[in-house]
Amino acid sequence: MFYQFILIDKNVKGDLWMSTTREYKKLEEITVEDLMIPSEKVAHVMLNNPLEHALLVLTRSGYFAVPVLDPENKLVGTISKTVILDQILGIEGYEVEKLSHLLVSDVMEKDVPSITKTASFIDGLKSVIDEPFVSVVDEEGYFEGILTRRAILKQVKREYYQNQYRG
Ligand code: 4BW
Repeated sequence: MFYQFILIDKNVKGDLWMSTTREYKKLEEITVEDLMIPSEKVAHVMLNNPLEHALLVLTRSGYFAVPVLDPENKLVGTISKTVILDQILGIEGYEVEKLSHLLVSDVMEKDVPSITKTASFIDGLKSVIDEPFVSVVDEEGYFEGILTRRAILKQVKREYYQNQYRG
């Protein structure tokens, strides 16, 4: 029988101890939840942040773009370094004072794709063909994390080597 293996670390937290178990899954059993970066590890900005703060988050995190959330933690868009720099570029150069006048909501990309954590591996793969990452949301739009192209490619690589090994 052919198996695609995915290693999942399940941390079981008790008051005094933590243990780790390992579980293997077939490729068709893998869901977005198995591969996503959870919300607490995702750099993000809020809708009403000034652009100055957004640029700081993007610069310090090193990411090109990050999700934008509303005060309820619902996904409302993404913001990128390119969009910010484009907004503050005037005729005679960069007008940095605009960074404190404009808000993230003024310039962010609003039409962004999302996926749910129960979506299949292949649906996750399709979602990152044209985007470097896709946000993961629940049925009500609450932000749960991101699925990156890297996570999908790492899984494809694992599948490739598994097949090589099997001959
Ligand atoms: O800080 C970084 N650490 C590591 N390990 N890899 C990084 C870092 N910054 C960039 N990279 C690599 C990744 O392979 O460069 C790729 C492109 O980064 P990007 O898009 O243009 O900033 C990264 O590819 P990826 O992991 O598939 O991530 C795709 C995109 O997802 C990133 C960024 O926009 C977003 N992203 C990834 N992890 C994130 C995140 N956004 C917020 N918080 C995170 N933790």
